[in-house]
Amino acid sequence: NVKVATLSDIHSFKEYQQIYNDIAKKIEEEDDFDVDGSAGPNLVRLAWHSAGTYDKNDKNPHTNGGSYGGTMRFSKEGGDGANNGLAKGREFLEPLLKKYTWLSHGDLWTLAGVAAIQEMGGPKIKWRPGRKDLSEEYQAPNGKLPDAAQGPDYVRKFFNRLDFTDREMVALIGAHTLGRCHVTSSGYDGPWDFAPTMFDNGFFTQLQKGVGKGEGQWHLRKWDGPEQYEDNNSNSLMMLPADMALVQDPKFKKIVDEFAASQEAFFNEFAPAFQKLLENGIQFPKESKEFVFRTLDEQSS
Ligand code: CCH
Repeated sequence: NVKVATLSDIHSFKEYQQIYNDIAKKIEEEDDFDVDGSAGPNLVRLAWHSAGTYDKNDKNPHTNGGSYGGTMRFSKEGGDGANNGLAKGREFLEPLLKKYTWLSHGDLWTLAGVAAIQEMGGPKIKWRPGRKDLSEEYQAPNGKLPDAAQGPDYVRKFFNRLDFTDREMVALIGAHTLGRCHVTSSGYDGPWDFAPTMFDNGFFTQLQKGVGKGEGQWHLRKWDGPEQYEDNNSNSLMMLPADMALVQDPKFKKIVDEFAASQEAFFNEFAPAFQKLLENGIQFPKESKEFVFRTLDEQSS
């Protein structure tokens, strides 16, 4: 198996915390990265798309994806339409590879996703190093990332391919509390909640209200772009059809209600699911340590 995390090449916790700090400070400093300021949401999406190509049913390491090989740096995977907009995040992180020449793309991108979530107020995410850059031949085929125009059956099947349960998939999509859709990247437009640089359970409190005519509910947006929902109150928030799937399916809806009622419940389930996402398809030796990074705030107090 080529996707075994290396122990020989890895560095101390202190060094990875230093990289975390460099990323966190760069996010703070470059506060004109996007409409909402922070590069954080883009970096979370970069981590997820580097890992989200994984296919648990495919035993061929050349095609079965995952975050290990950092293969989004190549043009086929990087050029997959689903990865539009992520070159910006990859470029943002490029200086770190110059500074830490031993660091792999896969470790950098996943660590950046973890750092972004924690710095934006999200839960602590355990992280393990040891990914290695793989060659072009290891790029996952295009089309392995999810289609936002689909409904509940598709979403369930898609995340089953990544080895996730209903609860895990709902928790993971809660990351849409961050950031926004960009017409220039996906064709969709707008943020999911009013605080797109704060990691909270806002996606679920908004989504929970469902489609309808009432206060805070959602209607189909009338525009030339792809089918998406718009909130009745402000007409400034959005939901994708694949987000709305989570209130259309009764099993998903029950979980959405739980996470809308309790941010703690959401955090408790999001953190291990995100770690699993970033580690899918990688074999970690028993001795490999899990790191839990301190936020910049925690280090300054
Ligand atoms: Fe997502 N996401 N995502 N998403 N996503 C988009 C943006 C973000 C889907 C579609 C889209 C996850 C699951 C799904 C983020 C994290 C996660 C966009 C807009 C689309 C479309 C891209 C653009 O235009 O820039 C679909 C479909 C699914 C599953 O069904 C999961 C899982 C995660 C992480 C755990 C984040 C963060 C963003 C905001 C990015 C930004 O630049 O603001």
